[in-house]
Amino acid sequence: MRNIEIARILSEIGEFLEMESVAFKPRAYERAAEAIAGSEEEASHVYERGGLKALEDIPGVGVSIAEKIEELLKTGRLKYYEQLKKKYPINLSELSKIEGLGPKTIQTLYKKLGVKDLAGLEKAVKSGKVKKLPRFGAKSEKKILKSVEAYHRHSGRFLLGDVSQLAETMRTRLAGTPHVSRVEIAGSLRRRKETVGDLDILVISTKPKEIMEVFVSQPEVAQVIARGGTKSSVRLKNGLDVDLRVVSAESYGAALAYFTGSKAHNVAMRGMAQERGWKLNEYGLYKRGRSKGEWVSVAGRSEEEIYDKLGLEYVPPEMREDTGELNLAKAGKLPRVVGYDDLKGDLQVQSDWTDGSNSIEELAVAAARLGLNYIAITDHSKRLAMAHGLDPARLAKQGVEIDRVNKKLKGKITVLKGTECDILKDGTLDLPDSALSKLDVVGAAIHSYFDLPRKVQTERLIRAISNKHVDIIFHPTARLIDRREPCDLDMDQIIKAAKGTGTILEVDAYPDRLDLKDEYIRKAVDAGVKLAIDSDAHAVGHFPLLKYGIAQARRGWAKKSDVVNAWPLERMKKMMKQ
Ligand code: DGT
Ligand code: CA
Ligand code: CA
Ligand code: ZN
Repeated sequence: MRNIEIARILSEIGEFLEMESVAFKPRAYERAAEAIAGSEEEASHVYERGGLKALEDIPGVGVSIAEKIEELLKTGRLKYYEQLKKKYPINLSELSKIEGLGPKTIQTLYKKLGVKDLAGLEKAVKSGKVKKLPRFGAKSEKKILKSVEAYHRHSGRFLLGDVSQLAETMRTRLAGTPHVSRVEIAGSLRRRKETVGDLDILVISTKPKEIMEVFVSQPEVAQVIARGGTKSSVRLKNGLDVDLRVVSAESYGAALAYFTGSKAHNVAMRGMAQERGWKLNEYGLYKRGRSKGEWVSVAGRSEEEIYDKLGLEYVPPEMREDTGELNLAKAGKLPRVVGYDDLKGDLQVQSDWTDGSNSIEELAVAAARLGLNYIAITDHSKRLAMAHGLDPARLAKQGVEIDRVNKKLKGKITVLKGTECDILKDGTLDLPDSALSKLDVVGAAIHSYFDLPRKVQTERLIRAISNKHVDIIFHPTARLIDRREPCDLDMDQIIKAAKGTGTILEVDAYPDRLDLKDEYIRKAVDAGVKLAIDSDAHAVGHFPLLKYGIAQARRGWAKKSDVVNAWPLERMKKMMKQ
């Protein structure tokens, strides 16, 4: 049995005892659970090494709890825990994830209303029974309901764009702590997955205790899950879990590689080490020494060194998913993916002519300040009435304003005339050819009839792709992560049609879109289809979102040569159909 499981059982016992108003003991179990969860060494090793006595030596673990751990390790069960579970057949780990729901409340809800799990809790709250309980009332009922809703919203994963800033705030804060020389956020965040489950922070510090104190006392922290000498876990107020590990400078690169993952990439890399008779773990890369059982360090300080010693090119974190990258790295043929500074323009920007909040001039000035050389203003077309979509007459008027802005900002940035033209149900466009032919950049997008059957939807989009004016398909699958399923499309057919017609597919960088997603980007790149990474900005503050699109493109192995807005204006323009 592993530490994490032992800790969970101890912590549940603590909660059961708290329900029963037992004095002192709940806190002792809680402390022991934290100690076990935060411990470097597996309790099973400790026990093998030194028996019961060694378990007692774990700080925070007394005689009686050490005996319980022994029983768990020896039999895989614990009678004491099973008795408590029989008395309270409650899904505690589920219920205690609801903010504001302590053991006492859970006990009352179970005894009075028979609430055993989250589903039961929701039923009780919605039926209005909770507010009738003594000492509860409408206010606490409402609070519980709110917590349940928050739990559902975040029961799964968090959008990369929703947690990146928070992660960076914590990173800077920890990096500014005395005795800390490096801080990095590893895990799925470093691989820039579109959603992340939890954050994994690595720190080099000569004073681990101090950094732990800073970590668990951060204002965002709601609950300390585990606290140890070199490892701690907290849950933030928004429901996000964060793990922190302190490592040594000698092992930093190995730990960074290990905790960046993905797990599949790690496993494959470990296999490559084993092929040489070496071993790779979170402490370093080792080869056999002279004497039996001796391992000598080959590398560990930096990731670069580890890849290098294994005869591999350095693999960018975004590509570490074990989908062929290691064989290419071995052959020295890893593609050079588009860089975070490579974009020269942005081809989807909405202004206050429709649903954006800034003027064309404000947008252009902001984009120029961020180093972009060109942007396309692509306001919605007339069918999108709620966004005050443009008809041909207003579109022509907008062209006059763009000419004015270009004159004024000459030498700083070029503003292109564009549209985000609606694709109608039958695949025709919401603007006539006469209007489209006057534009520099025609983007077309699905904003309605998301649920058409696969064949119909695919034909609809291919009809738009085949339009002689359509340069780019914006957010091609129209998905909203966690909120709207992608349109049912045969993506192989879509990509083939895009290739055949020279139509560009967009990587919409907006954090809840990221559309195309990594998997389709890779297919498009393989097929030789060009991409545009756009911010889909609706305000000047949105241009920095481009980085999420770039990240997604890197996850899809897109090179600079695959991304038209990473090219200078004149070359990019040649990719436009008319
Ligand atoms: P997430 O948090 O679900 O978005 O995804 P990750 O990739 O951040 O996964 P997480 O937080 O469970 O673990 C962080 C990294 O630690 C993971 O990417 C690879 C490494 N790791 C965790 N458990 C194992 C394991 O059992 N074996 C290996 N080789 N690596 C592991
Ligand atoms: Ca993680
Ligand atoms: Ca983790
Ligand atoms: Zn759109």
